[in-house]
This record gives sequence, C-alpha cells and structure tokens, in this order.
Amino acid sequence: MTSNSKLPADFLWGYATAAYQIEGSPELDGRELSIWDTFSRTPGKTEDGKSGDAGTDSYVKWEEDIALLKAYGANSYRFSLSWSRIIPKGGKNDPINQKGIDHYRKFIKALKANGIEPLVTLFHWDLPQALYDRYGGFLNRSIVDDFVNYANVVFENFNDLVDIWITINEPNVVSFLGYCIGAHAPGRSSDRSRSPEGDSLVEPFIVGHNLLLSHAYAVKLYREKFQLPNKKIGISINVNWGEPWDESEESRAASQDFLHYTCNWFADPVYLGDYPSRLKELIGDRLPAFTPAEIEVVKGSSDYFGLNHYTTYLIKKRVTPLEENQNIQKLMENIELSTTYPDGIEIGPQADLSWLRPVPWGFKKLLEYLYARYGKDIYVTENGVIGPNEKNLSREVGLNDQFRIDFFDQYFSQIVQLQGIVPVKSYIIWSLLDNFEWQEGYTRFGVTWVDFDDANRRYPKKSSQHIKEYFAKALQS
Ligand code: GBH
Repeated sequence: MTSNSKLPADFLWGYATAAYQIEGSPELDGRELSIWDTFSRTPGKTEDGKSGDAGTDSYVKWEEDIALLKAYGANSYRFSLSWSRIIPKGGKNDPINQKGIDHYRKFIKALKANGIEPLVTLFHWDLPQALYDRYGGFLNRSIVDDFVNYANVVFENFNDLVDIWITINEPNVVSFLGYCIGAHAPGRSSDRSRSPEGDSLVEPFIVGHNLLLSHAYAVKLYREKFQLPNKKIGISINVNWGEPWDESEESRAASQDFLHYTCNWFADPVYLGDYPSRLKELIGDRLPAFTPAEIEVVKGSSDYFGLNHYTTYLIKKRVTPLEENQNIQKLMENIELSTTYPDGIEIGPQADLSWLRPVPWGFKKLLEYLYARYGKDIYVTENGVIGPNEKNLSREVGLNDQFRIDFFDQYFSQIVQLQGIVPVKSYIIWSLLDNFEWQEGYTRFGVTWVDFDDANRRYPKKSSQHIKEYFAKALQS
C-alpha cells in the first residue's frame, strides 16, 4: 500500500485458533469427549499418529497466549469454545459445567483488559461425543434443539463480554470431510476402507442442512433475546476461488458450478433464502428442501459474510472418468479441479500442504464476487499459509518465515486495493500458534513457533514482527 493510504481506525486484525487445535487438557475441569478426541485417537486417522490431546497446552498456558497477542499488537483474537467443556454431554437436558464457563469468562476478561477484541466461535467441529452416540449428531434434526440450547447457555454467560459471534466454522468442510471422504471426524464415508458406515453422496447434504438450521435457529434466539445494536452474529464459510481453466464457455460454466457446490450451497440460503436453483438441479432429491417456515429463519441469518480463504483452483468441465473412491469428486461430478493451466504453468507455488497454493489475485476476485452476490460486509475470519517444507525445518531456520511474510504482503494488499469498493472489516490470520492441524497432525501454520517436544514453549517467528509493524503504520490516525 502507498504511504498515505490508511485502513479505517476500527479495522479488526489479529489471529485465529480453535479449541481442539490448541487447548489440550481433554480431561481437566469436567470436560468430556468430543468426536475429535475419538477420531484422532484412532490409529491411522492423523498423519503423524498424534491426537489433539496435547494441542499447544493453551487451556493451561492461556496467559502466555494473551501475552503473545499483546506483544504482536493484535487488536482482536478469534477463538472457539469447546462445547464439551460447557455442556460435557452436549444436550439440552444435560448438566452445565460451571468450571468450563469460569475458564472462558476469565480468559475473555483478560483479553479485553489487554485491549483485544474477542471474536468467538461456538462450534469449530468438536461435537460432544455423547450427541453423536445418542442420535448421530448432525445427521439428525435433533441436533438443532441441542445446538440452540448450547448457544443459549453461551450467550447467557458471555454476551456481556462479546460483540462479535460466529456460530459455526466452515459448514461445507464439516460436510465434505466429515461425511464424504471421512478425513475429519466422525470419519464417515462410502469408502469402506475408511469407514464401516456412511453414504458419501447423501449424508453431506443432510448434515449441511442441519448445520444451516442449527446456525439459523441460534441466530433467531440471539436476535430475540440477546442482540444489542453494537453486536453482530454470523457464520464463517470456507471459500476457495474457482477460476475458469481456459477461456471456453464450458470452463466458465464449470467455475460457476464449483462456487455453487462449495460456497453458495451455504451462503445462498443464509443471505438469499434458499439453495441455488442450479445446485438443486445438480444434486436433485439428495438435497433436502427448506419448509417456508424454515426459510423465514434461515434467510438473513448472518449480519456479515464470514470468510475463511486459503487458495484458488482452476476449474474445467470433467473429462477424466471417476474412479471408485473419489468421493469428493463425485459430489461435483461434472467438473474437475486443476492447479495447472492448459500450457502446464502452475497457478501458484506449492506450500507445505498438498491443497495449498498462494494465489493473491484469486482472493481479490473472490472478495469482489462475494460482495456483488451478497452485498454484505466481509469479515475475513481466516487466511494464512505454511511455507514449503516449513514443517520439517529446525526452529532456528523456521523462525525466519519469509514465505509467510511475502504471503501476507501479497494477500493483504488485495484488501487495501479494494478499500472503498468492497467493505472488508477484519483480517484474522490463521494462526496465532503452530498447532494441531486436524488429519495432518501437528504442523506450523502459526506466527509463533511452538516446541511440541519441549513443553510447548512459544517462540515468535519473524512474520509476527513484520505484521505488527505493517498494521501499526496502516492504522495510525
Ligand atoms: C481451516 O480450514 C480451519 O478452519 C482451521 O481449523 C484449519 O486449521 C485451517 O483452515 C488450516 O487448514 O483433505 O485434501 O481435502 C480450511 C479448509 C479444509 C483446507 C480441509 C484443507 C483439507 C484438504 N481446509 N482441507 S483435503
């Protein structure tokens, strides 16, 4: 950005985490199991064979995390609450755990005392195991009442301290990975080498529907009982940009379908009132329908567009026949995702994870698309990267994370270029700490290097300082 272009003084920037990825202490203070405990402790489910039992020990070291945020100059922090700490068995008739509530109140108060605005997620994937055992969790419509009850307990206990709420993190990822390919908890899939039960083509849409209803009825409750003019509530959706692979009409249409399959499946009901008609056409009767009464509740159920964004794909019409266990591809059976253009040039450098390639211009196109389609303020609730091979570097080398610095400069400049065109209100970086990256095991997404072998000691990476200086300049009045 140029030296005199400034961000609005109330622009929120900071770092994000999620309970299961950092907290550890799975048995402390009355917490009970979530589906992620069960799943990640099952041999073969995570790449390094480790579960999130340790995390970054943040349930215990929470003061250190706040000290880091403070040292990094962040004005906000996005984190999630563990449902199983607050209602250990999850359901509306199950007991509330005061110790869990006390912990989070103490934590949020300390954040605020340090001038850090909390953005609080209610559900970042760690469903109480008891609800899965009782009726199949999000596969069953009963989840809606239990989620709304949990939300009510959360709002009653924390709404005085929190102005920005996120109900559910990435419903599309929960559906695709938890119930189609089975890479995430509860690990269901048609692939019988992965799961004894599951139906990859059907369950994701049932789960997606129940996630949307859970979100929407929680928001309805919030607006009736808790919302004040300065408070906001919404949902965060994971959206990759889909760029047509070439200039053909087929690729253009395929890229539209890609957005319907991934983003608009959730965003259209929330902002426009129903699933896209094109998606109904593509999915047929596997896609549940909303009743008119449900549409009333779902439509308009988010005060902002919560966006988690990581990468861009090139999209074309499918030409390669599908093989048996390509379940996720079968969900989008008429299109293909590519990372190389027709001339063989790659869309962006390969980062440390197979799915991750920085493509800054894709972020800009996506922001323009979302604002044109939905017309809402956009809160970027996650964006981040791991450098090539970062996972295997020594601490000494890893602390010099130039790839992350370059990524930040390029991605953030897209938001700056859109000032006055697309209202982006926050930029929350994934992540504060290296942490438990779900099925990938422990990786290094953080601006803080965590020594997983030595008491989870924290060491700031170079990027934390660079980003601090950047925002200190950009937000000065
Ligand atoms: C976010 O997911 C999550 O909210 C956060 O918890 C996570 O740590 C962070 O991003 C970094 O990944 O198995 O090949 O199909 C982003 C969406 C969904 C991207 C799962 C990677 C795995 C690809 N993620 N996906 S694959």
